[in-house]
Amino acid sequence: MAEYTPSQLLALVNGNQVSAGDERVRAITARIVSDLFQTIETFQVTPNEFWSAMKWLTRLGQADMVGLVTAGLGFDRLLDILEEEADEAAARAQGTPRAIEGPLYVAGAPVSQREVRLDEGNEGKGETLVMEGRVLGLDGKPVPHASVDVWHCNELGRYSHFDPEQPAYNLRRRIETDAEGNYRFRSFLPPGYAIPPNSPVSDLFAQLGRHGNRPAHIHFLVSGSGKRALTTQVNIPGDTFLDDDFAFATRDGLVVSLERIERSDAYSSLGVTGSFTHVRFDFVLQDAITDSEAVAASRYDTTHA
Ligand code: MBD
Ligand code: FE
Repeated sequence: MAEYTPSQLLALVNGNQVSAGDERVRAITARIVSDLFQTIETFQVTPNEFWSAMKWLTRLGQADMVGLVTAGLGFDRLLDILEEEADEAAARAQGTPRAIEGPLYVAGAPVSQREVRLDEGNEGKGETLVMEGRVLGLDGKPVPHASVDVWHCNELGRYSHFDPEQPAYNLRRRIETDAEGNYRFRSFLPPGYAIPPNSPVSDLFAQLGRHGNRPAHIHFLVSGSGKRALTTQVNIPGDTFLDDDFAFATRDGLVVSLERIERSDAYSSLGVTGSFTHVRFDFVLQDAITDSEAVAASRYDTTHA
C-alpha cells in the first residue's frame, strides 16, 4: 500500500492534491521534480552527495548569493535573450540593448539634477572618468527629466551595501536629465568583478572548473515618461574578460569608446582639472506600451500575485 517504485512516488508527489492549487506552479514544479528524480537515478547520486548539495543550497541562501549563481549559470542572460526574442516577434527590438541587472542593485540612491560626482568619497581612486550623453527616444528626440540610475563597484571590485566596509550608496546615484535629456557624471574607471573567494559560489565554480570574473562594467537603469525602462550595462574596452564574462552579460553595442582628454574647462563643476578619460553614450529607449513597462523596477521589487 505504501511501497512505491520511483515512478509511483513521482506520480504521487506531482498528483496528490487536496485543492486545485495553482496550475502553472504545479506544472513547473512537476517538471523540475521529475527532472531531478531522473538526474538522481541516471547519475546514481548518493545520499551523501544529495544532502551535501542541500547544505550548499542552504549556505547559498544564507549568504544571500543566489543571484550570483543564477548569473553564472546563464539564467539572467537567458531571460534577456527570451525577452528580446519576444521583442523581435513584436517588431520592437530596437534602441540600446538591455543587459542583465545582476544581483547587486540597491534602490533609492541619492538623486541629482543633470550631473553628479558618483565618486564622492572616493577621490583619488583610479583613472578619472567623465561619462555623459543623452536619454533619447527611438525618434531621436530627447527624453526630458529622464532618470539615470547608475552603479558600479569600488576600486577593489566590490559593491556598496553588499560590502560592509563601504558607506551607504557608495558609487550609486540617480541623475535626473535636463529638459534636453542630458546627463553626466564623474567617477573613476572601475575594475572588473570577481565572485567572492571562500563562498558557496566559488566552491561551485571551482568544481565546475570555471572562473568567476566579470570584465569592467557600469550598470544603468534608465527610465523616462512614456518610455520603456531599460536595464543595461556598459563595458570598458580592453578588459581581458570582455569576451569571457562569467555572467555572459557583455553585448555588442555596449562597449564604450574611451577618449583621452588632456585638459578641458567644460567639466569644472565636476572638479575635473587634469587629464581624464571621457565617454559619450546615449541611451535610446523604446516607447512603453503599458504603464508597467515604464516603471524603473528592479527584479527584486517586482511584486508577484
Ligand atoms: C556583478 O557585478 C554583476 O554585474 C553581475 C551581473 C553578476 C555578478 C556581479
Ligand atoms: Fe556588476
